[in-house]
Amino acid sequence: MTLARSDGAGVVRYYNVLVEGRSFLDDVLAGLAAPRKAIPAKYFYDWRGSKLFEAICELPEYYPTRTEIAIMQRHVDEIVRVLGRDTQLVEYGSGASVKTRLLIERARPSLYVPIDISEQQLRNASTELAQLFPWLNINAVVADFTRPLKLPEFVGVPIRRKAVYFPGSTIGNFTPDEAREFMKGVHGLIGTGGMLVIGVDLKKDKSVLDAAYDDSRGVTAEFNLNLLARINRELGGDFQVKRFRHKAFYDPAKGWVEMHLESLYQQLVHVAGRRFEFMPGETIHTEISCKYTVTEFQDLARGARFHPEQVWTDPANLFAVHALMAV
Ligand code: AVJ
Repeated sequence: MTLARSDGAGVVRYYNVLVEGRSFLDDVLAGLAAPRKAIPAKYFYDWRGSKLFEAICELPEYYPTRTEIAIMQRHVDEIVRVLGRDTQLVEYGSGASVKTRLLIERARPSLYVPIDISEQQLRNASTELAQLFPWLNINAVVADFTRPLKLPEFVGVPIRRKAVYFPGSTIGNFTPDEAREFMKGVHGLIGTGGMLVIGVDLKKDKSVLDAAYDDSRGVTAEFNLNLLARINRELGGDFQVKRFRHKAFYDPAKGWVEMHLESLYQQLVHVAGRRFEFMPGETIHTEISCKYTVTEFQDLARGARFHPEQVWTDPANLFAVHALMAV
């Protein structure tokens, strides 16, 4: 645990609970050796990938971010009411976003616990929040929340109950089965009576979803292809990025968007001294983004022993914010 004080601001405590298990290298080698090549979506977010994702959030076709912000702004009082006072507010991913600030400002949590896989992102976001909210207690945790997680014991703050805020429809990166398991983990973390406020993208027309994940300016394509550039930079790979193309589509039967990197040619690629062959049209599966109707997600939540308390959507029914209580 380390302490850092940013001038005139609150104290931020940093904890690192990253388990040095499977690394980027392990996951890439295993993913490229598989009969159906795939790499986990969490590896999109190096510095450049995080910047590209921020650019995606501003795209006209990418409705989720602005829609979720509008829902939060419109209903923040009700959301704060279900969260209650003196909560320990845990947030998965992000940190300094508009949504987080709004919630902290209104809910005034006794303790704010941002969790992020990127220590750099976490430090930047926490420093900014400590300056914005000098009264705020921040215990920032570097962790991979796609794996089972146990938080350090935090002392010295009155906590009536724990709440988790998980915005951005990041839950969509899990399959429904994985999402249920993840939510069981959240249940264990917050305990009975704890609250989960979670942003979930809604099912909608294929044309809208296809455009959101394959925008006209090619920013999402760049975001997806950056994964290959990252492998080249960090793992000494020799991907010729121009020999791959971004492919993204909504599969209504599966209820999710799939993103792939498609090989345009037959080609050989090397990573860390290992050789991988690609056939023309062969893809690396890089992401799924699951979409749920309100009732589908409530049913999933019940399977993880969460009771649906309230749900807020936008007038066009693009996005949902659920408040769920651990029972
Ligand atoms: C950050 C996982 C919510 O699935 O919409 C955006 C990531 N991928 N465009 C999403 C993403 C392509 C995003 N999440």
